[in-house]
Amino acid sequence: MKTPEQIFHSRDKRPHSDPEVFGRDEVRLANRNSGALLETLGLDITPTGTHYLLTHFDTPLLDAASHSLRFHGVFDAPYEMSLEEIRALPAVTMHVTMECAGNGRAGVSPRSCSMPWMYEAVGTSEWTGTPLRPLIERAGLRRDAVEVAFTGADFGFDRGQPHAFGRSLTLAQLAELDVLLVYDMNGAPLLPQHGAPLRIIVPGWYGMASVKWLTDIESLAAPYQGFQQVQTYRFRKDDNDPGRPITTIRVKSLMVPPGVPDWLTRVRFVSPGPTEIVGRAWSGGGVPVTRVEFAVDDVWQEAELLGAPGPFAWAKWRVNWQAEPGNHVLRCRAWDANGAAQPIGPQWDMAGFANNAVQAVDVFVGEMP
Ligand SMILES: Nc1nc2c(c(=O)[nH]1)N[C@H]1C(S)=C(S)[C@@H](COP(=O)(O)O)O[C@H]1N2
Ligand SMILES: [Mo]
Repeated sequence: MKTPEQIFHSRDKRPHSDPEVFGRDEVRLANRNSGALLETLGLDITPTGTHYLLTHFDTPLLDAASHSLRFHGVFDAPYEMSLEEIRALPAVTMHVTMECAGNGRAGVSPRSCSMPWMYEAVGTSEWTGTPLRPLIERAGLRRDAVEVAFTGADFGFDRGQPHAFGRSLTLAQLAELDVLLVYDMNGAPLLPQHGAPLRIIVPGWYGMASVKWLTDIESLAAPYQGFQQVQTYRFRKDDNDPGRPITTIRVKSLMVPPGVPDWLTRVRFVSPGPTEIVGRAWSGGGVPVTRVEFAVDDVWQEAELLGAPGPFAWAKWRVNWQAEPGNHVLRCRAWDANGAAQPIGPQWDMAGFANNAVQAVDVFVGEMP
């Protein structure tokens, strides 16, 4: 009999094909994990149906009525709580922008064979739930606890290794982050694909930390060794690099592509004259965006930065563009209060993680037929 390692053999993480042509594995993943529609970037809240999705395995279909969350491991008083009991706890609603760490991967060359995101793995929702910290305190962390692990109900294989999707946070991270135990998204119960009936939201961090289909919270006396924590979601330069864990979201901005698109190339057709360009800008760790610039063919101007609906949510920006006939490339770039700015081109990472290079939109300005 073959072992799982032999059946789910170690795959080559590089695309086999032309770097410009996505392979079958990538197309399959893209068909399961939809991205946001860039035209919704004009809105504070991403409509739930167009919020991006990133699911590694299959979507578990869990029963909200019988669902419970187990607190176990090195706690003084382990306990279990039903969803009904969690819903009865004090509720908090937060606007949080979530972005997949793989967003922008398709712009890094050679790309890693994974979900081929360009710009669309980002969205903002109003998440409702109860703060996690009091529930951890209720269980009583033992003196030997160092981390808390969060496990989802979804199970599968990656590089031959069977595991349930899980992530951990150190006690220092838990003390600093306002982790929310979430059951509602935009005023309605979580949809199956977004983690129903219960997930966490880790504001300011890339999406991998926000574990969906949460079943277990385990206090650990040694650092968590789950696949999704130690084997991936690390910045690595090459195969020999042990890497650094990915945490907070890097500063980024996107614009709503103006005008109308060509079906296949998505090149925009824009009428000449005054055109309002709007977009969103965000950064991680609760750090506000301080400046956004907009460029037409590499000539930069400052955009007007409007408010953000919360410290962990994207801010709106706008600029007036006098569209002149011809072909142009539009770009936008953001800075945050830490002085971090988006790079013009992608920074190298083996798995194409956290590529926050500026967006480029090709437009043709001419009289509309
Ligand atoms: N259980 C579980 N949680 C998960 C994932 C997953 O595959 N399984 N994907 C993570 C990743 S990589 C991201 S970017 C976000 C995406 O959340 P969304 O699909 O609700 O947008 O969920 C995170 N939580
Ligand atoms: Mo992700």
